[in-house]
Amino acid sequence: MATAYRFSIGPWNIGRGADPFGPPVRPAVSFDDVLKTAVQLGFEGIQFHDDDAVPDLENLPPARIEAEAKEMKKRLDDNGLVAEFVAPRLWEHEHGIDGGYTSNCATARKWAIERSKRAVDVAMALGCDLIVMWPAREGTAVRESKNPITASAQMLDAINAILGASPKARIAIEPKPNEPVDHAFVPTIGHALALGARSADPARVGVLIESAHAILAGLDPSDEMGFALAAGKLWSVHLNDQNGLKFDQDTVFGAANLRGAFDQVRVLEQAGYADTGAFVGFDVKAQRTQKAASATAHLATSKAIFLRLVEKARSFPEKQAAECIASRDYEALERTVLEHLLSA
Ligand code: XUL
Ligand code: MN
Repeated sequence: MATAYRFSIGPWNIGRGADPFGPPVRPAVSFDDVLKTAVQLGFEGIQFHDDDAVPDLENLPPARIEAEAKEMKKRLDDNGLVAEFVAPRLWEHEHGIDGGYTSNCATARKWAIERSKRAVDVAMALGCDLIVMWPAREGTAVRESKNPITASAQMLDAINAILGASPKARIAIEPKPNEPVDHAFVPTIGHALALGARSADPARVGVLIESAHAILAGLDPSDEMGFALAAGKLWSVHLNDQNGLKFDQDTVFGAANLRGAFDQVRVLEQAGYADTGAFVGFDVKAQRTQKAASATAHLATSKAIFLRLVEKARSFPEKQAAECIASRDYEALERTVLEHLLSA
């Protein structure tokens, strides 16, 4: 029997319906309710920003941070949940205003490294070893404001500092080419893997691929996944969808491009991703128009569509496709794929 996929979500996926053009449209959801929703919808893993796990950690001494993270672990245990990863949230703090690791301010850079080490402490106390690095403001809006050569070295220093904080820590870099900055310094999986290969311990640096981020870079998410899978470096995914080159839409998996979603599921299946024990996360957000009572439908739908596409990948007419490929009849292959996707 095939290994079952393990699913995960972050509290930010059960949001309050805010966008840059208006205030929240739904009441805040308590963390207990996030955990309840995860259990109800069959999500085993919880993804954390460091301050999701330990609120106000900036103002707490390290021992207190660890104690609070352990309390959080107990809450997870009580609900049969596990922590998938912790991501240092550098982009909301005043020191992170111009990026953390690549800030032009030395104090801010020092702060970013220290905060990342605290995030490692939080992860260890939560019983997980994965640190997600989303380099949110590590880039420029005014291209001449930072030196990209210096910035690459600073990103490498940050990776090495995190690796040095615990021999158990693994890093999954989550690249995104833009938003909130115009040009990010680590915009694609190729950049992330190249940086990891130059780190102090390349075996502990991999990637998290978000579908929308790949699309925003003009790339095919399934090819990005294939590239990382070939290197044994795909340690998490944020499946969602994206209607072309716009803002990061975080829509339901498959909502904009069902065939593209199928291709992502197929490559995960081909690589035996479920066997690695890595999670399938959905970085999706409820639409602003959604009423509070049904504001988790985007998560349930993403998971249901993923599982439907797993069936589609497993029932794919491989022999017929192989014949099309052997005779170089890619028009026939196109038809085979489309008919399969449309079949009941
Ligand atoms: C941002 C994004 C983040 C990361 C975690 O676009 O995807 O939510 O996944 O910080
Ligand atoms: Mn993401």
